[in-house]
Amino acid sequence: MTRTVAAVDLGASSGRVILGHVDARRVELEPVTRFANTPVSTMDGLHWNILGLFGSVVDGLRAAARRAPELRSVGVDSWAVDYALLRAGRVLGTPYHYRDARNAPAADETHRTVAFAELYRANGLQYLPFTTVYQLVAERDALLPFADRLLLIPDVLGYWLTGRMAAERTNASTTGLLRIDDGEWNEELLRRLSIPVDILPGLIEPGTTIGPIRPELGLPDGVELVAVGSHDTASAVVAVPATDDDFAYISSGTWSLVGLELDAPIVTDASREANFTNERGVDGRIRFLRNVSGLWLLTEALRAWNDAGRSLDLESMLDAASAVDPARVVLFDTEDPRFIPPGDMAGRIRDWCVERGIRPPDGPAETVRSIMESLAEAYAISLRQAATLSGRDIRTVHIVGGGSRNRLMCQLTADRTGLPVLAGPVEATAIGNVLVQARALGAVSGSLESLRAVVAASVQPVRYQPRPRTAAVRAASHQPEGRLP
Ligand code: LFR
Repeated sequence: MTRTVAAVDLGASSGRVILGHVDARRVELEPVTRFANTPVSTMDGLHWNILGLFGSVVDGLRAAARRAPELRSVGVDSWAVDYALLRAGRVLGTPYHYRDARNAPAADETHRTVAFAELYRANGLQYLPFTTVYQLVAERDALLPFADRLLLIPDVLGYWLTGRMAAERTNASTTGLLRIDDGEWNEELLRRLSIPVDILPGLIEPGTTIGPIRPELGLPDGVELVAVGSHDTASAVVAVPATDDDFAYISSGTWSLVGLELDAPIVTDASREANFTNERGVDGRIRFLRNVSGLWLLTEALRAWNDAGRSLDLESMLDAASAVDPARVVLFDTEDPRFIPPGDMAGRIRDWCVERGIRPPDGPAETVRSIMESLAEAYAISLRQAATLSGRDIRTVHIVGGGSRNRLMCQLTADRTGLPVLAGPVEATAIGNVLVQARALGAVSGSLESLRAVVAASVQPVRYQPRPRTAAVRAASHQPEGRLP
């Protein structure tokens, strides 16, 4: 029995509506629409254009239903941590973008009440300056007192699609407000931070039917919204085409989420010091990983060069970067907080090097090569740490998402980890999204391993073997500095 469902997948730079046709053996995607997701900077900071996104989502779903009248359900995923506040069902203000500058001071303020080590024991999350808990501390003197509801981004869209409010648990786990042991809202922590407990909606699991799409939106009768792993990374991890247990993954897009899937969290001093997170996955699994920066560094560098009058395109830059002499490679700390806000990445990399008396990369090709090598080195370090912290062997690294198309990055990752890399699928997030819906509709059944077998039967990953390390690469390998509060 084939079921047709639609994935709404919102990334930091674009959104997509994609049809998925799923039966017990195969999953096939049919892209319907793609639209830009352009953050807007106003007097009070950097925001998401949530209304524009919702309009594009509804248009995309209508187009999907015209193409596939047999459409049964819809699932929504997006980036994590960001939210809207509501009162009496209406959104207050405009949701902030996690790259807005207000967060880092709020993190320091939070840690004055609850030290980071204690917070980590409570929620198991790595330090990222934009975790929702910090954003809400920044909001305490602003809109928070007026709110009676908080909804994360996919849950806001879900509310506008169905009229029903819920908090899907994989994404809720990125707020820092869930208890690590039982995955419920941490009321004690909320009270200590003066965040009202009753603004948080009830938690639901991926696979739960949320309700019918509102008839006013013009979709065929009977189409329902089904909760998926609404954190995009949770959906992407579902679609890793692994055929055994010894794998690590890199979900590679704007960010690179580098880690392992575990059955239980690891919340030790060592995992905290290595800044490893324990986010919740589909079926109660734990995503034990680190946020390493990602293609953001590259796309922002290109954007700034082009804004300054050059005309560089990604493909030719990657070719030029591949040809750079390894002796010219500069490794920098991709996790330095200066690389989080939008801006001139090449200039920031130059400053980072100059501050340390290191010769900076010279020109775009060397800069791009240094970005790729620094990311690959950060992946290798993170994977070694993940293996040590968990006591697990890693035999294969799966790279999924947009970055799996980047041949240079995949090869450098194989070289620097010394492990075979299997690259693809590119649309892992959408595949994970549609598979969880299809399982809820009965088109596939079983554990995540059975869903992964469907992915493995449907896509052919590209294999990269590690190459022997040259002396130049060995010389250029050093540990980037840690960045912990
Ligand atoms: C990836 C991602 C990461 C999250 C970051 C910010 O798209 O969802 O998992 O840490 O965006 O929300």
